[in-house]
Amino acid sequence: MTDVLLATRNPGKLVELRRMLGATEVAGIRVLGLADVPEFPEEPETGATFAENALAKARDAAKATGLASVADDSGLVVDALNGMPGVLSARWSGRHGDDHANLELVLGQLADVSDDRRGAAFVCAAALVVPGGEEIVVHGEWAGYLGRAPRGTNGFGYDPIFVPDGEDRTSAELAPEEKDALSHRGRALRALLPHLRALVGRPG
Ligand code: ITT
Repeated sequence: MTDVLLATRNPGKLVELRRMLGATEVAGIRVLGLADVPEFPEEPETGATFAENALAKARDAAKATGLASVADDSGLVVDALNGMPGVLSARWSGRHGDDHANLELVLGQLADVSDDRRGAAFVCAAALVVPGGEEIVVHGEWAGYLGRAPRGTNGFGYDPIFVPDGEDRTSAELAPEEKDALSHRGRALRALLPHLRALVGRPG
């Protein structure tokens, strides 16, 4: 078995990444979370791009644990906010990880923005860092628009206000497997799969 660490402290992301890797059944890989390895300090996310942050998180995890590590940096990119909250999505309201406050702040900021200018996208950069080996970053994007009130209880973060293109439901109203098939994270993870498969059977 080759161990791969999912280096995220966000429970919503961890559920999705585990679920998707479980569904693809990458033979020979055992998926670990941060709860399965000794604790290591969380570095502040200082990168200007999703890719920089994902790579930094995967590098930190690989260095601290010696394991092949996958990290995800993601967020909501809102047209009417010139691409914000972007890499600041997790702490848009000033409190890291306060999903409700973050979403309410974005809704308030867009209160006077008309329906035809409410475009947004979820973006995900996923990085794989192999200790002493390769560093890979892949991307996924999911386009849509923002509703006017939260709807749905699935998912996490901004899901209750994000309506994917071609849908009437928010991403919090989609079934988990529907979200995985379409989402930024799903697309990024599928792009990473060949690289994960290539790890199996390799020494170290
Ligand atoms: P880690 O860095 O430990 O992985 P984090 O929550 O700090 O956790 P990010 O900096 O990448 O991660 O922030 C991502 C934020 O973007 C997250 O807190 C959500 O608010 C939002 N987000 C990302 N993917 C999302 C999704 O699928 N659905 C809803 N919101 C999402």
